[in-house]
Amino acid sequence: VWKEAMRDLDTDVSSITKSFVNHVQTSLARQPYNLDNLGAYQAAALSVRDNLLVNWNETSLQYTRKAPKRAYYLSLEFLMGRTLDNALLNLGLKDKYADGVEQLGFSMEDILDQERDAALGNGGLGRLAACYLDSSASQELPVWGYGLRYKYGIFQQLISPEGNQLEAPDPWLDNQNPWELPRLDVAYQVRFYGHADRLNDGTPRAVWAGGQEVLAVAYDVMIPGCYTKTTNNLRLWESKPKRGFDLNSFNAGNYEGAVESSNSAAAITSVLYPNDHTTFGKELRLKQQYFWTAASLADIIRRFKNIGKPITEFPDYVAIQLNDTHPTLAIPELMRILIDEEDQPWATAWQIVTNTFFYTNHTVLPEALEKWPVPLLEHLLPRHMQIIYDINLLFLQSVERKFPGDRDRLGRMSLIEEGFPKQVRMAFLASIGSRKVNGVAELHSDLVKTTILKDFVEFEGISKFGNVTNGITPRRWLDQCNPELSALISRTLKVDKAVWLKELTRLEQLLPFAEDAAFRAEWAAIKQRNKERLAHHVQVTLGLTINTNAMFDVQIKRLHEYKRQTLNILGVIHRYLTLKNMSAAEKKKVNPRVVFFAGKAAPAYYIAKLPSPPNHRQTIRLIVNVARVINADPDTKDLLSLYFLPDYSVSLAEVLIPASDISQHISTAGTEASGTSNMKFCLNGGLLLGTVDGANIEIAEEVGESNVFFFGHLTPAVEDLRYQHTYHPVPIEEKCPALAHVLNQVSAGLFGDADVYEPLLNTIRQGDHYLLSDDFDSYIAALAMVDEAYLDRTEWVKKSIRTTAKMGKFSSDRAIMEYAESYWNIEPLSVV
Ligand code: 26M
Repeated sequence: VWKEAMRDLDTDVSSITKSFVNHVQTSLARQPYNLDNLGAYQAAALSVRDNLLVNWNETSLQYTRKAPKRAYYLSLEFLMGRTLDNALLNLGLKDKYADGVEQLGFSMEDILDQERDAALGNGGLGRLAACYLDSSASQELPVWGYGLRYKYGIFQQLISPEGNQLEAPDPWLDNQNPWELPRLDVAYQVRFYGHADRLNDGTPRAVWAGGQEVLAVAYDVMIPGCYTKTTNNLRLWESKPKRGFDLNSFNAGNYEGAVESSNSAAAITSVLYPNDHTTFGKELRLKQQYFWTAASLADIIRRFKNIGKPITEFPDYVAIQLNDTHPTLAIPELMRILIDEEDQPWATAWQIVTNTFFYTNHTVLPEALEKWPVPLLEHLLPRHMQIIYDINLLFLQSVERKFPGDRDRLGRMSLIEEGFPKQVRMAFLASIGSRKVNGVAELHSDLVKTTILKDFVEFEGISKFGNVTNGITPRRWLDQCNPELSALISRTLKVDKAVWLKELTRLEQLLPFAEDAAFRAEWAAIKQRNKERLAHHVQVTLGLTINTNAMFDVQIKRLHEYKRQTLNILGVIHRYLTLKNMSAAEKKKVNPRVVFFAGKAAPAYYIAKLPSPPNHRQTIRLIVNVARVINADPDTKDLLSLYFLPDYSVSLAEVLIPASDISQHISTAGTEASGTSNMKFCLNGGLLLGTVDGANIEIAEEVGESNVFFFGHLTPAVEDLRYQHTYHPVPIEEKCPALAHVLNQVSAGLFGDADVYEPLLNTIRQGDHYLLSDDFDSYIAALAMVDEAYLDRTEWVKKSIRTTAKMGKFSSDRAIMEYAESYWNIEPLSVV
């Protein structure tokens, strides 16, 4: 009877419409006659979810039956974006659903547009995690993600009329989320505070008791692979008060006190911290980290125990990837479980731990390296602090054996940084607790090995330290966001997209078509339609009319000093001033340009008495006010216009990226670990203007230096230049007159608010840590080369085709297979 009644995949239009209508009537309890687009989206999503569930259940069953070694990707961020379109494409059901909903009187596009982004991440690190989940499922790898189910994702950005960023909460769960499966039966208790007492019975055991206990409840999100039955799981934890919490308070008549404790439990997963690349030291953030790692490990261990193997075989069945240092507490937590609960000797426990974990570093910026104050850790996690001290003692003893008498080295390598207060260096703990450590692009991995972890390479040997260059999923970042280009590629390669989307180096076969005029015309026409699609989007959402006969020049990413959005806006001002000085005849030779910016800045934090530091929020204000002036200037507005698009998101990126002719990736050399949007633009045939940094370098290696526009100083020069800024400063008028002129125009009030920008401009005039004054002239020269190249449109389109053709390396399928083979030692498992 069960077999007979089991649900199967919907594969024909009539069963799709049937399931859609069924959800309208039952799950949504609505009448077909007054169903709006939101209702239609929900019905479609629920129907697609039913299909995903068939595969998801089958996948889980196979994993349980075959008990392969599995990998777990621990990330505090999963920047998933929308799901419906992606799920339909991966299932291969998009056309049939489109047909079905149209028969019911809806448009697929309108329905897709109803979905809110799942924006549980800040930027690159979170989106990378999402791409890796897509690739794991698509490559049939047994990989699960673990994260937090934040009630509020990354804040919504509003821009005030003066150009200030305002932040509003992102209540993404306000409409029911059809993509999550609440698993109220999967729950673990997580302890905070209390006291830890060593047993001193000849074992390393201790007992941790007292304090506060909170419940972690699982919510599962299905992750469908592309054209495969494999459908993996992303498990997100929600915090809840433990049932029967603080009964004493109730009995004592302290109702409010008891409710407060329930609030503090719920607060743990309430909001994603929005400050990337800066550590903040907030207790609640540390609570998030422990809550999530403890629940995830408990879940992983329970699943391992079901296999029935001795705990010493744990690393033969489990690999855990630490996405940055945020989950580093998993290392002392697994030690605690093995020692205090599994009664293992220290050495055995350490052996298990160091064969289980893998650590990926995502930045070498000093201010981004996580450190936690010892007193805070002692208070919140007393047993973990003991374990960290023990790890450190044994570690430093072994360093001392290898480098006897080298006190400096011991100080440099200690997990504990001396100071007031002492702090735990999380990147060091993650490194020594892991089997392998990697950076995210060749240059970055080299920098990790020669700077922040140099001593560790000398001590542990180079083979522990590697590189896995980041990747992006071509499903979302080509097939989904650029369907016309995807179709052209399939037609041209004469192969179904099911093949090349999973074997992206096949794009190389496009190379000869760069010489085919008819193909180039189609290629260029698609870019043009994507520009019009973006212009339409901006028209509808912001009421602005954009010149689609211009070159589209795009910089979209989190605002940060090292990413140098200021360099870009100062370059725009330079162009504006140059245009203002041109004769009509000269202007005739200029190709119009539209410059787009989008990105969020970390919210300002106010500390009493400390002035709010000059930062990227002022850059947004400058961009908005420059736009106001130049877009209204009749002398120039046909040749140069500028837009700051508010509330950058994955969905907005999906419209912007396919429309770009040129995109900017202009970080100070050595600061952008990899970058991943650079890959997305190039995959969609946009050319790259950038510094010799991060994955830009490897992109240029693939597509050829003649197809990218590089400028600026190289990484080895940066240290010296900074030294000179500090000890032999040269006035900016002397060093870079062009830049000085631009800065002076801003100071003089050409864009209003003169005094507002002074702190921002002064970071360039004095100190100039990110070397704008060193790179400005070569930046302007590179922009001129871009103009020049764009004049020869035939050659430009050839460059565009060649760029896409050579981007195969940057599929996240390649990256995830490197992790699977060289790090985790896991294999694909077909679900049939
Ligand atoms: C820290 C403390 C409190 C709150 C948040 C943070 C935090 C959040 C995100 C710190 C760093 C975060 O991310 C760093 C990051 O996104 N790095 C980027 O990783 C990408 C994927 O590897 C790379 O492509 C980018 O170059 C790198 O900047």
